[in-house]
Amino acid sequence: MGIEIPPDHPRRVSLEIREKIIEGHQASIVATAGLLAHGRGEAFDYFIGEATTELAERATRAAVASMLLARSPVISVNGNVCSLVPEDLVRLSKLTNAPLEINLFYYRKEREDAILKALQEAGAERVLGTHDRPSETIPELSSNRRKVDPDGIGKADWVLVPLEDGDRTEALRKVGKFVVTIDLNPMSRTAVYSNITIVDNVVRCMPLMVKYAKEMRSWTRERLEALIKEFNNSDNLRESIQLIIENLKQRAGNEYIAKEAFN
Ligand code: PTJ
Repeated sequence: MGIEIPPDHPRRVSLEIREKIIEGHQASIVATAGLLAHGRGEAFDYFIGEATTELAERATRAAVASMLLARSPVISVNGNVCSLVPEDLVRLSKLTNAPLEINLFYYRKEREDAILKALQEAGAERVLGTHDRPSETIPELSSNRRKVDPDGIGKADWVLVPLEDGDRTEALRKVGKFVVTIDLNPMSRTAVYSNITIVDNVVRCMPLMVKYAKEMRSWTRERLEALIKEFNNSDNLRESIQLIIENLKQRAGNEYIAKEAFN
């Protein structure tokens, strides 16, 4: 780790996560824009209370249920998620038979190699989406992300796109894929266009997905379907924004400010 973070530092967890992203950037895993993306995520995490909310838990359960029911699920990997939770990506992939596919917005061969290495070090045996593999194109997508692996996103009916910019989700939906995203910003295009949006930090959400995948693997189809049926993403996003408003209102209260400032 770059700097020693005192164990009693009030912002220790957040600083440790930052260090992972900085190290990932130094190792070419994270794009320079990934540092900015992380900062935006940090701000939204502050607003939701830096903890997994009941709403996020519910969305996570529905997401895992849909993943277990999918014919051909796939986990899309970018620089930020690889630097933050490589082991959990591999664990979830193995538990659900969903391959990992590297799919980058800011593509550089050097980054692809660094991400592949990090995933392999975390235990991945097979990684899709690398330059030596065949590729096909997602129509209506002009960014570099249009290039996908025919054995991964190409043939998938279900795609996990953890934290990313909003151009791809719409395109994936248009070609009939079920999209699950993890995004701290409930107002992002990705959040709005996904089938299921988990408004949580990937560092908390990915281990939770692993936990639920272990637990729910033995469930019947009917039980999994029931979980998805009772989930509504528009309500989920509305309630997530409401939760942020309530948190801010509470913080704006006189009592809170007085306590924080003078105790
Ligand atoms: O590795 P690449 O080249 O594929 O590039 C990846 C980034 C993330 C740089 C690229 O997709 C991008 O520019 O994304 P955006 O448009 O900045 O969107 C990132 C979204 O993720 C924002 O809505 C952030 O609030 C959210 N976010 C950031 N960090 C986290 C997060 N959501 C969950 N957990 C986080 N740790």
